Amino acid sequence: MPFTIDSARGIFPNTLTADAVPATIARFNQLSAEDQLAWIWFAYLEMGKTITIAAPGAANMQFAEATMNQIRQMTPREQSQVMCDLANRADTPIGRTYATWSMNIKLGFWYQLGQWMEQGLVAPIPEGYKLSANAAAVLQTVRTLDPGQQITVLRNAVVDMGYDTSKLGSYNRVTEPVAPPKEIAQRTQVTIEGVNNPTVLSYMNNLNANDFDALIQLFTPDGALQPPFQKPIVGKDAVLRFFREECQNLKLMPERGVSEPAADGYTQVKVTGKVQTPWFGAGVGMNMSWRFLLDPQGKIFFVGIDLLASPKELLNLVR
Ligand code: 45D
Repeated sequence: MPFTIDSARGIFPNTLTADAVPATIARFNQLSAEDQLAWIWFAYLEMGKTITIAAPGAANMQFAEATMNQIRQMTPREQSQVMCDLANRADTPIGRTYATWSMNIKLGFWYQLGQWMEQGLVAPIPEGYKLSANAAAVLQTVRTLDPGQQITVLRNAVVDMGYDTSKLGSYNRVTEPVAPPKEIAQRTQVTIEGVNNPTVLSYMNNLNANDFDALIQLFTPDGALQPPFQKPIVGKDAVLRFFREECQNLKLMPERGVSEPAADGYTQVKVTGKVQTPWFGAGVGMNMSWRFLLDPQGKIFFVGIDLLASPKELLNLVR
């Protein structure tokens, strides 16, 4: 085989990704827990002036409900402590529960807490809280990022909270239910300027239709998918699990691309375009690229998805 997952990761090396996102997260992680919470609060309030987060569905929230109600009944002091413990990744019962939740349940939990903080039902960030100089500087940086990068920073901050899952031992992952795929009649078909590869088109159309069973058939058994700022997820089982847990109701809007032969009958395809998340809908279009490596049978051996550094990168299709 001419390619390994590792060598496949290097296709289209000129793709400029939004390095400001991991750089901002690294600086955020250096802050104290109090500062982190206040920082997120201020970032969230500022963001709320221009874009709104969609309320998560009830099906999504039911898993966090018991914990949410427990927090609601605490004293304000205890509520602040819970939030600090989560930011500190402390070993507490709530920190352990939080760690078992999928990304969307974690986001739904904070969405609800944020609402309750605004309504005065949960301890707010103390009035007049003064961010440390470092925290203020990180807040200034995040203001300069585009909205797609800002929401990615916020999401990653939330995902990293709670007790470390690698220290949990064996546990049950708590995930939202998977809805059936869209009816055929309701499906849309993408078109991509410069690309008519059927695997790539089916990838986009099946993901947009939440048809994960059809989608996974496009991959080789040892195929891999690399989400933005993550290591590749390798093998059909793991990739399918990721689709079911984290990829419902995404909207992929590819615009253009380039397809060319690679070694030993493989094909490499780069596509750029926009992606919307159900959390923000049409309010935020993230500038993304997909880098596919297809085997000689047209199956996906590797696809890397990247958040782009700037809108200018949407036009960068050089090899
Ligand atoms: O701590 O082709 C308070 C893949 C204060 C799949 C708060 C993909 C205290 C394959 C404000 C309450 C998935 C890779 C906190 C494509 C406090 C594929 C709350 C890409 C935390 C295209 C904060 C998909 C809150 C992509 C409520 C790129 C924060 C999807 C909420 C990207 C933040 C989705 C939210 C993104 C962030 C979603 C809701 C970046 C959501 C971000």
